Amino acid sequence: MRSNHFSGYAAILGRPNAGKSTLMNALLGSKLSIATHKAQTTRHQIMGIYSEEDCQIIFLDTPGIIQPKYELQKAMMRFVEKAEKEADVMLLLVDLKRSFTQQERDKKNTPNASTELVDHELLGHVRSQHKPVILVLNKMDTVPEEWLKKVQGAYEEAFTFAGIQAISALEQHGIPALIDQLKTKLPKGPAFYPKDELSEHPLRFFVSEFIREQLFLNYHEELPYSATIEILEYQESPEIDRIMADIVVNRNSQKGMIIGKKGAAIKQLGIQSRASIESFLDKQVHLELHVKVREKWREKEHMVRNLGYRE
Ligand SMILES: Nc1nc2c(ncn2[C@@H]2O[C@H](COP(=O)(O)OP(=O)(O)OP(=O)(O)O)[C@@H](O)[C@H]2O)c(=O)[nH]1
Ligand SMILES: [Mg+2]
Repeated sequence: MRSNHFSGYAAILGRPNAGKSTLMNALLGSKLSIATHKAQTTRHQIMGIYSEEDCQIIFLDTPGIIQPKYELQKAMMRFVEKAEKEADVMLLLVDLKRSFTQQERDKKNTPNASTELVDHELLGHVRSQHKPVILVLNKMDTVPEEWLKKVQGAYEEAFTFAGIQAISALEQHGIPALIDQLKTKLPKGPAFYPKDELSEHPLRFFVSEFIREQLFLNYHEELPYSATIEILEYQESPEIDRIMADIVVNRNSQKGMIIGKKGAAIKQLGIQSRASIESFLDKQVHLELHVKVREKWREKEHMVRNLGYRE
């Protein structure tokens, strides 16, 4: 059996909001990676292990590729580079909805406008790695069939892909077909992890991510982008886990915004975070949240690293 076993790393790459984390969760059948409607939700390289009898694929979800402006974003792009280096195969996720919406907008403004179908800068990223790339056309549920064909054709002209798959990560269409394609591109080898393992991140990492997800869902504009979570205490016990966490913000004025009038906003955040942590752990949780100001932490390399954003 061993000689017919395949194993390897598959990096999920693409622009912010393309649906990378939603795909990761669909592939694993479990919510490991936080996903929201806002761009730049993912800040780390998140690993998730997919196992079958004859294969093991280690998926690496990554932050969306951008031109970094501050230290936190630079750290995010280092996670992307790390995943590109570790990968045996790359999944290049392209958002069909985004180009379709852009085209509709262009048509309205200038009748003869031609919308750029291929993201050449993004392609450049994967081209330079000289590894097999599977083009994954996501959000197929949102566009007409002709649009899917058109975009696919344009990408096929621009690059030789090892495979192409249209999917809806949200509606979970095309996922088994994507796994089938991926399996054929993996090197032969034994499993790297026990087959019942789903990830190797510690529990406190997932907990901080679930709180951060609620920050994205509950607060507007700059606030979620200015904040991060630090787990100060994590006491496990058979009945209940007791967790104390700091919400670290970038400026003093943001502290009050996180707390809200009479503490209403942070209370709401706590309730929602606890619910999602409890459903992940399948266990009761006591969660205590405080706000801490770390002036301009996003801009300072050592702070960014100390707050957990290091490879
Ligand atoms: N309609 C539709 N929406 C999708 C699909 N896949 C993802 N989305 C939505 O797109 C948004 C972004 O999804 P994420 O999975 O967070 O995207 P991401 O690429 O991980 O984003 P970053 O972490 O910010 O780089 C969410 O609102 C998802 O529900 C899809 O197949 N169809
Ligand atoms: Mg993501």
